[in-house]
Amino acid sequence: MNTDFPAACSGALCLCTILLSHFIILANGESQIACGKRAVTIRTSQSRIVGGRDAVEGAWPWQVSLQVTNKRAHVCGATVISQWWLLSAAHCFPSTNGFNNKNQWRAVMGLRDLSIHAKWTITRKIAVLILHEQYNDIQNDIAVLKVDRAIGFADYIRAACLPKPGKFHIEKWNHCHVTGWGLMEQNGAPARILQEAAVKLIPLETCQQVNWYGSRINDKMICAGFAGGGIDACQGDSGGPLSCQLKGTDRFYVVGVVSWGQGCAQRFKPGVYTSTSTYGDWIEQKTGILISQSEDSGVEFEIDNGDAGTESLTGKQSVPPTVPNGLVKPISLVRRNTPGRATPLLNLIIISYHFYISCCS
Ligand code: 4AZ
Repeated sequence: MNTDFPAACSGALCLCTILLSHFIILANGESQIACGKRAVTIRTSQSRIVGGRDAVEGAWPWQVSLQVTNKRAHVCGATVISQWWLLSAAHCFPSTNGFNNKNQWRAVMGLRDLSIHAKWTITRKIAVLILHEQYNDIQNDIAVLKVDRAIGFADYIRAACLPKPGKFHIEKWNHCHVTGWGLMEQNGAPARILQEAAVKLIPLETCQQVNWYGSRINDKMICAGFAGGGIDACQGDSGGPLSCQLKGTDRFYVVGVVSWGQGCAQRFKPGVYTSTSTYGDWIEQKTGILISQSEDSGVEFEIDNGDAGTESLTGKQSVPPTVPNGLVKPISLVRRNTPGRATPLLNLIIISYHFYISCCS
């Protein structure tokens, strides 16, 4: 029996139905691409950033390189969270060297090798830069960036899902990975190829022990890594995602933003991430992305609240900015750590690369 078409489908009606469904799919286009899903199938194994390994093309389609244009350099990571918005760390944008000026930056998406822009690689300028109003050193280390043109989603460029706003529950997540172009050894060389490493979420009580980080850790932070060290984020990974799968689903969520740590991959000193669920309301307020209902469905909605303009903002923005669909962005900042000391967040070290295409016309 031919099972290609339902029995009810015949002749002109059938043709019309097929054409109509094609039209609907094409009309919806890229907006139908779900968050947190890869286009490529990855054969996973255990991975080794510090202790990481080269990521496969398309494995982390929400990974962004934030680059400072006049230095032609990758400085920080970021995450695509919608077609218009990126999520990153506030410490990537210090005023001391003018990095709080949105015009200094570009965002690059669909990137694996920092020195090679593939045909699917896109760059965007930053239209709006919003740092958390209470950002201070390691506290509230979170920022959102609106790009100047919508990011078209495709196989190698997609958004990560955002966890439901509220308290972070460690037991809901598995298969966590940190990704970035940061240093591959403490005080070592930066990566040219995007690195990935599987890391374990560490309970708050463990991370708050005196021989770990003690009272420097609070419930707006997530520790991830290993008691014995060896695998961790490092300078240059800041602002990038800690991507975990929501148990019972095949979607990745950006549960954390690479923020700080004492050195890299040291014993009892895991990577510390800003908890995105804890800042969910703040993200919603600043971007207009409605994530409250999104955790289970992996769908996000955006509200259009009028144009926020193209001013670089640091701090308050009571009216959520316009959120049509789309987004993009570039490179990352690096902080040099001294072993035994908590990472100073403002000592940013830039990883220089030549842009493949002429930067920033
Ligand atoms: C940094 O300076 C940095 N080991 C990021 C992550 C970690 C340490 C430092 C975690 O960007």
